[in-house]
Amino acid sequence: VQQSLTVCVTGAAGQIAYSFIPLLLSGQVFGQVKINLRLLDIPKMETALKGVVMEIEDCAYPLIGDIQTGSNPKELFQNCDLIVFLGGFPRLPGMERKDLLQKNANIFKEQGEALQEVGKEDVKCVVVANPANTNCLILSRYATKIPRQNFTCLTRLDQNRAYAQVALTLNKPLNSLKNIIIWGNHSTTQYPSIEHATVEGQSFVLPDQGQFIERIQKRGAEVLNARGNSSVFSAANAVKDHIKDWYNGREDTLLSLGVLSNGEYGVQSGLCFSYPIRCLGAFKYEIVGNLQLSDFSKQKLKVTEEELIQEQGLAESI
Ligand code: NAX
Repeated sequence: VQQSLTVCVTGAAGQIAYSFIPLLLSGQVFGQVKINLRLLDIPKMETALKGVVMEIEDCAYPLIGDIQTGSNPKELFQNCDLIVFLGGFPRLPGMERKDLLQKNANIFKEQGEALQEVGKEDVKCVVVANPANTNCLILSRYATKIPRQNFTCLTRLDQNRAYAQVALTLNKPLNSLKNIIIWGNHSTTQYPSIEHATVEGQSFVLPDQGQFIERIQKRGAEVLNARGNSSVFSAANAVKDHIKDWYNGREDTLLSLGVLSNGEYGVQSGLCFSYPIRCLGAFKYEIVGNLQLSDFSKQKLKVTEEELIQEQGLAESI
C-alpha cells in the first residue's frame, strides 16, 4: 500500500478539475493515501488557481500533502505518479475540427516533451481533454521513455452513461449489469456495445438497439443543450472511477478505457482505442482480445477506427 502519491491535474482552474479535486482529496480515488498535489493551468488562470488552493486549504482535508501550482509542465510533472490531463484548448464558435485537433496536438506535444524530460518512468497518464484519444496518442509519441501501457484516455463516462441507460430501459439495478463495452473513439463514432453484456448473468437485447447506440454517442450534446454547459460532475465522477479501478483492479466486469492498440481486433496498431479491459490491480491491465464479434460490431469498429486514423493524420500535420 502506497503511503503517498504525487498527482498533477492539468486544466486545474477549469470546471472538471473543480469537481474532481474534492473526490481525490476526500479519499474517493486512492483511499487513505496522502496526496501531494500539482495544479497546472495557463498563466492567465494564475489568480483563479490561487482561489482553488484557498478552497482546498479551507476543506482541511486530512489527506492533503504539499501543493504546487504553476504553468510550466517541466516543473510540475517532476516526481508525479499520476497526471490527469483536463487542460486543453476549447472549441470556439466557428472553429474547424482540424484547428481544434492541431491546437490540442501542440499542447500535448509540449506536455509529452516535458514528460520525456522530467517525468518518472512509471508515471501513469489519464487524458480527458478532447479530442481525448488523439491527445493521448500525441502525448505518448513524445514521451517514449514511458511504457505505452501507462497512457490511457477517458471513455468511462461513456461507459457509465451506457450502464445507466440500459438499467433504466430494462428497469434493473445497475449492479446486475456487466460487460457493456465502449469501443473506439470518445466521439459520436464510438460504439457502445451490449453484445457481451449480461443482466443478472444472462445476455439480453434492447427494444431499440439503434436508439441506444445513438443516445450514448450523443449524450454529451444532450447534456450540453439542456444545461447550456458541458458535462462536469459526471465527467469528474468518471475520472474517479477510471483511476480507482485501474489502480485497485476490478475482477467482476470488463471496463472501458482508451489505450494504445497493439492491433487487437484488427485495429491499426498505435491508435488510442477504447477496448474491453480487465484491470488487474496496481495499475496493471490487459486488453481482452478474444471476444467474438458479430458483423454488425465489426463494421461499427471500422467506422470509429477510420475516424481515429483521420484524426491522427490531422494531428500529425502540426
Ligand atoms: P474548462 O474549459 O472548464 O477547463 C479547461 C482548463 O484547461 C481551463 O482552465 C484552461 O485554462 C486550461 N488549459 C488550457 N490550455 C492549457 C494548457 N496548455 N495547459 C494547462 N491547462 C490548460 O473545461 P472542462 O469542462 O473542465 O473540460 C476539460 C476537458 O475535458 C475539455 O477538453 C473537454 O472537452 C473534455 N471532456 C472530456 C470528456 C471525456 O469523456 N473524455 C467528457 C467531459 C469533457 O467534455
